Amino acid sequence: MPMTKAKSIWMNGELVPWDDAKVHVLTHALHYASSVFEGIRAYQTPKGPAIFRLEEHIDRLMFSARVYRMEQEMSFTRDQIRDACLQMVAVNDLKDCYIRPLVYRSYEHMGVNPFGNPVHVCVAAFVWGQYLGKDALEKGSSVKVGTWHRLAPNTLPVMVKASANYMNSQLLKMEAVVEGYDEAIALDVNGYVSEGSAANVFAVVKGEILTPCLANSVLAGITRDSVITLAREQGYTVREQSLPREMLYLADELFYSGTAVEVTPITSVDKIPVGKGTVGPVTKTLQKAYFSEVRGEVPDRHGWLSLVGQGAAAAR
Ligand code: PPE
Repeated sequence: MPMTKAKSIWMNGELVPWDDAKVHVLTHALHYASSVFEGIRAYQTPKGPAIFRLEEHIDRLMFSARVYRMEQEMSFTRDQIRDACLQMVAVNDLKDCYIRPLVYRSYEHMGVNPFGNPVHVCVAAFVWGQYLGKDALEKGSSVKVGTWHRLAPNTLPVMVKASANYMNSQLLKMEAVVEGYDEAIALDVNGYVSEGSAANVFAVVKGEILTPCLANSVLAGITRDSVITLAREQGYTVREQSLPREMLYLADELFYSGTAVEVTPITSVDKIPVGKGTVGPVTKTLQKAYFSEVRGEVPDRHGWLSLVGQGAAAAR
């Protein structure tokens, strides 16, 4: 998806014009994937643009940085990075947009040992449309079970949102695209359903909502958590449990959840229709509940929205 340029990017505390936000080619992160990041969305609400679950995303970023021993070398606090997110939406005059904080090992030493390469932080914000194409949100997506498995425990930590994990995602995504599918679903090392290349997976089976648990090599998606919360509020039973692959063909409904994909229905797996092959009622209900929440159409009873106007003013 080509990017729509915004005006400026926050790089280590400075506002840099979009086209000048550059790094050296020998940047450690480029060679060894020594970076962690977040993907966050802001939406236009009746009270102005608001960032959805900003605090949780920043907490996950700091957790990711901690695991890779970058946290103590960062020159910015979590609150400064949080404020930079609000500021990026404000100064770029954005409404519906995507926010991308990145913490990375910069340039100083060659070699795998990351220590000594300064830890830099940047935050960009830009307009990013529907992740799986125009129709996917409404009509659903066609997916295949990928031949590449998700990362095995004790290889790379999957709960960490590290750039390195996305090489596995890219293998899955490329396989799906080359074969004419919208997306993939990966299995974990034991053959249980894990997640998509960049989204969690939910199944609706006989009225109950099931999703792989954290031990199935999934990112602890913030949208996943929002969907679970909203579904329970609507009276659904939600279970986090291991799902054998064949549950994908048994399910009445399937959908992805993620910041970028939002709540996107899956209407076929390996060319086998999911249920009737159309978007099911539970998916529709949860999709509607999710969009009402992010767009501030219902009262923000969970404190999930950070209004950009207020936060950015406070950050200046
Ligand atoms: N699993 C993976 C592997 C993943 O990358 C994401 C988000 C999720 C689950 C859902 O997490 P959450 O956004 O907290 O609900 N993927 C981000 C990156 C997408 C990209 O192409 O870049 C996102 O959705 O922003």
